[in-house]
Amino acid sequence: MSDGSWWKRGVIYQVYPRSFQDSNDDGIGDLEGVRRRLDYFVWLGVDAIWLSPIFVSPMADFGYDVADYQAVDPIFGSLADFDRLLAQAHARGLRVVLDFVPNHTSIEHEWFRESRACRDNPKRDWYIWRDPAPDGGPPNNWLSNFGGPGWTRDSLTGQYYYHAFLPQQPDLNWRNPLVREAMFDVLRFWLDRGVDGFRVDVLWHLIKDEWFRDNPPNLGYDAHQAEIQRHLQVHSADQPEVHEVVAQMRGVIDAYPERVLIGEIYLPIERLVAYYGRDLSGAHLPFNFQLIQTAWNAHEIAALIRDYEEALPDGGWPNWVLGNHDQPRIGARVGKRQARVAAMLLLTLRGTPTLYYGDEICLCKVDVPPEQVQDPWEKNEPGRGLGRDPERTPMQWDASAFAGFSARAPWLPLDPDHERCNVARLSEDQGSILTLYRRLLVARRAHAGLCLGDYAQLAVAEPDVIAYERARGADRLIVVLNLGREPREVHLPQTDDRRSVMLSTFLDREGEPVGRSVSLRADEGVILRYC
Ligand code: TEU
Ligand code: CA
Repeated sequence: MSDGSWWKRGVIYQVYPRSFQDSNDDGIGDLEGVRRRLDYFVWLGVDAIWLSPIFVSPMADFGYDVADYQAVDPIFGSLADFDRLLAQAHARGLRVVLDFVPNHTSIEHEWFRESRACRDNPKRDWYIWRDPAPDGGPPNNWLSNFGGPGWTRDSLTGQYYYHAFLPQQPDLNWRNPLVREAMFDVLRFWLDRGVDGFRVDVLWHLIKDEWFRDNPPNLGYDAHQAEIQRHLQVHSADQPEVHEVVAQMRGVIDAYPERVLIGEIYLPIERLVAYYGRDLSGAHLPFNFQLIQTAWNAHEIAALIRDYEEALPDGGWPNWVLGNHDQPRIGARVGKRQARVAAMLLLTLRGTPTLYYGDEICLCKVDVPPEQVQDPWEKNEPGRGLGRDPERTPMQWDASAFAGFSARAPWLPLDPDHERCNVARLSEDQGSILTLYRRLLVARRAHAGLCLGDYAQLAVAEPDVIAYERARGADRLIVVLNLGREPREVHLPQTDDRRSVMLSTFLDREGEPVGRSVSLRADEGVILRYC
């Protein structure tokens, strides 16, 4: 297939480096571990890996608090290890995308050390400093995403600094052109080394209200929710001026051929699509998290796909995500049976899919005992189910004591089921979810209809069922998914009846002829082709 950039045709796989493969047996995954697994990505059939942050960090938020953007944290290895990984990935035709964390640094970053030193330091304005309110309290009501106030008073100068996340993650002031230039230089540093693009952390947060107005209350708040939900984030994020910054960032990327700019953006569809930018001058792929946030029900998901497709700007390329290191795993959310249907949905919708490591073996929620909790959010707001450790547990490669991840106990517990749920075992099993993922990835590569084709929803009367056609030229495929626990006989609207099953989520009916209707078992999805 000659047309379409790699990031349109391809599939991205997210690696959470702490949890993928440990190479030196300290219980924490590292870059050398990822390098040793490069053939796995090729075997699986993905096109690119995105590495969650690998930079020098005190790890208050596991790398999302960066103290030096141009060096690799020793826990993960060295710059030389990174260069070796990149070269060997490229030699296999795999792209490598880095995680860029521009909204905040670590308090240990040299810039912040300077900024906090005194009010007239040249870097004072690189961060967001404000005088206390008249009562001595924080300058406004903005909260931290991880609980508590968004402002911390620094005794050195008596002013408050703003942090949308932990107090150890002060927000940079992106209204300051010097901050922009310094951060764009960081992008160039990695682009010059050959990285294929960036996933940009909390892209919609970069610019805050010029007047620092209070956020309005969220009248629908209930006490089970995270504290941040008490307010609507009207003034603390998603400001109109952010799009100018995104366009500048895109300009930096565009000076290099074939690089991708992906934005992490948690916003409803209508505001999300603004991040494609005017005349597509923004992010190539503003992450679409709607499948994570929508109830797992055919009616709602069909409506979501329709709404998203309709909202896309002309030429804007769609993308879909089922999970990441911040969200409960898909297997935990919809169950092991529907996880297969979810895989077929993700890999047959129009747009670039991003897979989260471990979903291909259906890692589920791993219970983390209170004394082993790592996530700072869980520590700040315990017991509300907000913690992200359960979706960050080590990859399970084989049935050995530590699942082939490490020779010693890993930083987070393994799934007790790891003797059965691991790559070695599932790769031998022709009916496993891992085999299904591989088959879907092969099908995407082989069919222009699947990776680049148009999308058309098919009207079907049966409940719990979603059906659509993907077509490019003569390559036409039909996908029919049963999201329910009842078998369904699905009447297909088109009269052409020379069809057969190309792939079932059960992997057992390939080639079966299908007429005007197709029977689906409970929790079954099929791809049909015309014969
Ligand atoms: O996440 C941003 C973010 O908004 C989430 O933490 C969100 O609050 C949560 O998932 C609720 O939906 C990014 C990173 O992915 C996350 O790991 C970091 O902790 C955070 O930014 C701060 O850098
Ligand atoms: Ca290690």
